[in-house]
Amino acid sequence: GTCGLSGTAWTPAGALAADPPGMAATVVPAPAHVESSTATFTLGGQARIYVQDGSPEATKIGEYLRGLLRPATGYALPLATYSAGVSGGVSLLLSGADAGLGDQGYRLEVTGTGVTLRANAPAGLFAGVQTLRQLLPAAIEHPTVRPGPWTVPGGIITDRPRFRYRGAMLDVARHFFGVDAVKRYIDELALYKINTLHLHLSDDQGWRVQIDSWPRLAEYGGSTQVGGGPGGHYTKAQYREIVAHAQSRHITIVPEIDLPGHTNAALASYAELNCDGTAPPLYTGTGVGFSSLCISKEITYRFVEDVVRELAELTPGPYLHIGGDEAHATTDADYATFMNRVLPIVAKYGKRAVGWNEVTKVGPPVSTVPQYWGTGTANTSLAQAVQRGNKVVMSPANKTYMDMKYNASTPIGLTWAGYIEVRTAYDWDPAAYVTGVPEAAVLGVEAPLWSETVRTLKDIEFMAFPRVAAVAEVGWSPQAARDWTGFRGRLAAQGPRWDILGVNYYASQQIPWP
Ligand code: TNX
Repeated sequence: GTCGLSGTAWTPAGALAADPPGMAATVVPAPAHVESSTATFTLGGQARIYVQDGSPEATKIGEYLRGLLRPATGYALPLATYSAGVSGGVSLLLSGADAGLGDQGYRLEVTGTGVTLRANAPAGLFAGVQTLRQLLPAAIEHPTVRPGPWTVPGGIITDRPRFRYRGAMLDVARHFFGVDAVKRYIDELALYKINTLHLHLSDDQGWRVQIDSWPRLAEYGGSTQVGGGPGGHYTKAQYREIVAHAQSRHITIVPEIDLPGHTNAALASYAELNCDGTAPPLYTGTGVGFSSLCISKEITYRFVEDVVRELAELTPGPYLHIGGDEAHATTDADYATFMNRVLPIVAKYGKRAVGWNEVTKVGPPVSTVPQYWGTGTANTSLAQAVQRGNKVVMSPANKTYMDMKYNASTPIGLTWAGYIEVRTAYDWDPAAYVTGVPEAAVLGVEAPLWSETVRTLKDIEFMAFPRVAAVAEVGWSPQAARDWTGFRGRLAAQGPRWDILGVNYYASQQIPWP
């Protein structure tokens, strides 16, 4: 293979599948470079977590690592100040890493006497902690004390992501999921170095976040869901709790309000948003493409601006998603009028707009991020946007849609983009998928989970795992460092971890689970 980083010889992670004790045998996503040694380090009862003096960020990650390791080891693992020559523990350092590792990469060295993790920025340190976690025995995930030994294979991992945006999406509009379910999904995603969670906060069936200037959106528009259940919404305090939890896992929340279609819940909540001044009833079916905001009314843009302002205020991250998909009840001319007024509103509140790929039909500014959800390899307006300089999030539905069934026997899920077994979700290259969308145009990848048929956290887990780990590797690992044979072996090693964590995953027959 080839190597994007300077440095010594390395081994593609997949090639090490025949060497189970090696460093690369259990890590998903595959690291960019692995040099295994014959050494091993065993974490003992006297171990400490050393952090660089004066770094609150490294200290926070040290506390997080301590929280991961304490329950199963039963060790105290106190935090201590790092100095050269410390041994017998894990050192977390925001210095001394190669500049080529960027702001999300890390260098992890395991010798017989300890573990040293170095990164240029906190996100890299956090990613390295997930690698260390996967190098430890799966029993480390137990909530109560286990015997160990807590042995880590020796060597050096030098790692950085191929793409800076590695996302998952959760549709909380078709079925509502409460704060605890979302937090748990965030924790599960962090293990695979996913760094973005896109929340689909509104659709025909429900509006899921409190907006103070339009209170009926959540109170009435959020009062049901697909199938007619009670639905629900996040208060601003609850939404902030999700954002803060995501931040603690180095995950950026991207809020989506889907416009101008997929808006029945808003239209039902406020009669004045409808062209005919009449509010439709709430909707609990699963059809798409029947609703539209009223493009010719000024109140539509006051509404959008109020929502964008309040959402931007809840959003520390750079992105705000405005939907734009399947606007079948809006004419093309109206769609363009609408987007050309709304995109500047997003910019006015300091955010970069993300939109489903239909947004490229209006020739959006280069700051707009189209999200590709098609199944084909040709999309003229997307390729033209790329020519102008737009960066794309890749979520082709026939590869990354976590709501598609795995096969004909999958009890829930849809089939319109085909069955997606684990290998299908893994075997594709985001930079060689759509004609005219090369590597440099790809901001990253995302695995959307639409929830027409997904009702519970158990359902979320069953549809996302193991496929979301496949998409995570597609987004993180250099193309040359990944192959199906290596992946299935490393993915198999996640099974015992999920068993212990209680993750309800699909035990695909494609994977040699232990
Ligand atoms: C298409 S993908 C949709 C959603 C559905 C999904 C179901 C996209 C941008 N729109 O409204 O939930 O299919 O797979």
